[in-house]
Amino acid sequence: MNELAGKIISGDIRSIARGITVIENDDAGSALLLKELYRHTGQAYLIGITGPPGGGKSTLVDKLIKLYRGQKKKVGVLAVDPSSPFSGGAILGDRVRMQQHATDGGVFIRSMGSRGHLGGLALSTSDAAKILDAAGYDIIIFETVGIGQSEVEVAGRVDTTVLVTVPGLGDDVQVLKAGTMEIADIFAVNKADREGVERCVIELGQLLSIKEMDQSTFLPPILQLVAKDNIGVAELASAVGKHREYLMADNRLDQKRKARLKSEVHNIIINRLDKWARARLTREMEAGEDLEGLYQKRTDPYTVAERFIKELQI
Ligand SMILES: Nc1nc2c(ncn2[C@@H]2O[C@H](COP(=O)(O)OP(=O)(O)O)[C@@H](O)[C@H]2O)c(=O)[nH]1
Ligand SMILES: [Mg+2]
Repeated sequence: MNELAGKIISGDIRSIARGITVIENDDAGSALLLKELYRHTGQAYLIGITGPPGGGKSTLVDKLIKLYRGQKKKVGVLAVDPSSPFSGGAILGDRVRMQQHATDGGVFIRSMGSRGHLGGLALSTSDAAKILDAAGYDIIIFETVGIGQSEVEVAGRVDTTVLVTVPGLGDDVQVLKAGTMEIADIFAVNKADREGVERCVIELGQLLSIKEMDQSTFLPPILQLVAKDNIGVAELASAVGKHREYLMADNRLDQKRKARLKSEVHNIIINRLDKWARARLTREMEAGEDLEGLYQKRTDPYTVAERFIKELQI
């Protein structure tokens, strides 16, 4: 076995950090590492915390870390910011906030930014989670900023998704329009110490009531929290536990994870094709020949694309 993989499995923190760097930089070693680690994964439970910036996600994660550490669980946190091309940059504040856990070997916190390839963020986050999983972390939390496509993608990579909203933000409905309604297993209305919390809860309830459900559907609870004062956090953890139990029944978790694996394979294919296409276009089209031919109407974009694709023999 690859030395790094061996050290990751033994739980060595420095090696875990190095492994995630390998993945983020998309080094050739990345696939090799994941191939070795994959069969050691599957024990961790993955929780996604998503919602608008400033909603209190990091504050909540910080409290959840404490709670799970109290249960002797090892906790890994991946703070995902699609708007940041550099890992760590935009969410440095989060690191500072969670720094008190820095000396606890049972906690691993890492910020991850976009890698610039199609589906790259979802892929690198999933891979980073696999590293933590193989290293023996029991709970892995993805904190994702915002409500865009990347978050929906990342949310698809976890077992339980918690949507954090805050009263009076004015964009509640917008949040739900973005498809987040479908992915949320639990609604956490944070900053319940502020005005408008009841209205927010009622609105969410109304939106939920129009969601198509049958007897076997998990009814997402709407919880009120004051994360900064650790109010409602235990209830949230308990709701996550209930959702986990729901998934464990009738093989739902197996099914969910199988669907996830399929989407991961899809993602790897797309990611590599995207990379290939970029490299191929740079090589061919910057020579000018094709571009000039296209521009002068000697050929057309479809013909050029199809000629490239043929090289792939698909
Ligand atoms: N009033 C109030 N403020 C909170 C609460 N939870 C977090 N905050 C504050 O909201 C701000 C943003 O929190 P943060 O956790 O960084 O949000 P994130 O961007 O979603 O990760 C910080 O100043 C927190 O102290 C809460 O329950 N009530
Ligand atoms: Mg944050």
